[in-house]
Amino acid sequence: MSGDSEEGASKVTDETDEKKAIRVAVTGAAGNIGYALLWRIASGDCFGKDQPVILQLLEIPPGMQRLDGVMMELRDSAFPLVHGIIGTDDSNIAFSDADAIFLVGSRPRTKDMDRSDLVAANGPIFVGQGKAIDAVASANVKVITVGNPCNTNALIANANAPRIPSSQFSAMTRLDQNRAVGQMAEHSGVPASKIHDVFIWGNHANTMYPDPRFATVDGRLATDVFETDWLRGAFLDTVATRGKAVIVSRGASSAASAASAAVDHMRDWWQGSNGRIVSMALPSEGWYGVPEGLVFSFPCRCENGKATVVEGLPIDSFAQSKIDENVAVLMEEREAVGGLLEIS
Ligand code: NAX
Repeated sequence: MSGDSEEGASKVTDETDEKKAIRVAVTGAAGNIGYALLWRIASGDCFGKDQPVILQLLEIPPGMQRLDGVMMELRDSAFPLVHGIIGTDDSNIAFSDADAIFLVGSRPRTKDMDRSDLVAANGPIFVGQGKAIDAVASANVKVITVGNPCNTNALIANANAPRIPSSQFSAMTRLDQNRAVGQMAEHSGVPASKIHDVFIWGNHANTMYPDPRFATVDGRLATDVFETDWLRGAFLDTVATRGKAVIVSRGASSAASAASAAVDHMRDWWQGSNGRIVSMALPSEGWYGVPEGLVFSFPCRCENGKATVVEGLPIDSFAQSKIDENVAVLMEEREAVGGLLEIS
């Protein structure tokens, strides 16, 4: 199949009896995360059970045949909320009038690559996609970056889209938050639904800090429920290295849990976090001393479509050292991609 948007596209209707369909773009749509993510979006888990969607799916040319198969299966699922499906290898088509964008597609890290190779390989993708978002997406678009290194990729896309406010760009650390909740649930025997307000500082990388100090477990402070040694030791290490552990065990990187976290991130941003603290990596406005512009995971609350960083939380010396460590890594990444941040 060629990259022509008309091929494989189903009939698109904007009108419904109730809400107007929103346009949701997903890149890397034929990949592993895409395969789990699209079904959750299509079923209404992300934007609401009464919110129709038009799916605008982007792949690179070698992925177009796989995308065709994914689109066949989406149609075969007959989701009532799906009012159209477009498949394309042109980001200007995929992002056209998009209200929400999931930037998932990027080159996966291979054995011979270190983090700086990954940054160099994937950075240029986000220059082109940032420019396309700037050119054709809705002015109110919400962008979540999942493709790694996601913080720096979001930084690049944001820099290349000056028309769109920085506050509408984000990167995903929700999987890390969910992993932290999962560990606390397993360790305490309390269901995940009763664990609140554990969140991630920093980079989606093994330097991240899952902060337990404000978390509650069935109404009790996590710091009273768990030993400090566990919170700063096995808990932190397990969360920070979970991605690798899944690869070793499954032979493939986290996909269903990553898709689920992307849905959680966008759902809370879109529909509100009901007063709960959630982790979102956002372009810093200087919060907690993090240099302006760095895409850094902060504690946030979402309401009326807006994510607000929770300011004024006390920072102890351990938390400060973790924040500093993440700032240093992200500054290095920013320097490495400096040439991609200047709009030509
Ligand atoms: P896959 O390799 O299964 O799928 C990626 C898809 O993206 C492929 O179909 C590929 O053809 C497509 N693609 C590549 N370049 C593209 C471009 N320029 N435009 C559009 N599509 C493009 O990877 P998958 O398992 O789906 O993971 C996708 C990304 O998520 C990877 O970068 C991965 O590292 C990252 N992850 C991020 C996580 C997070 O918490 N932020 C966790 C999970 C995951 O590791």
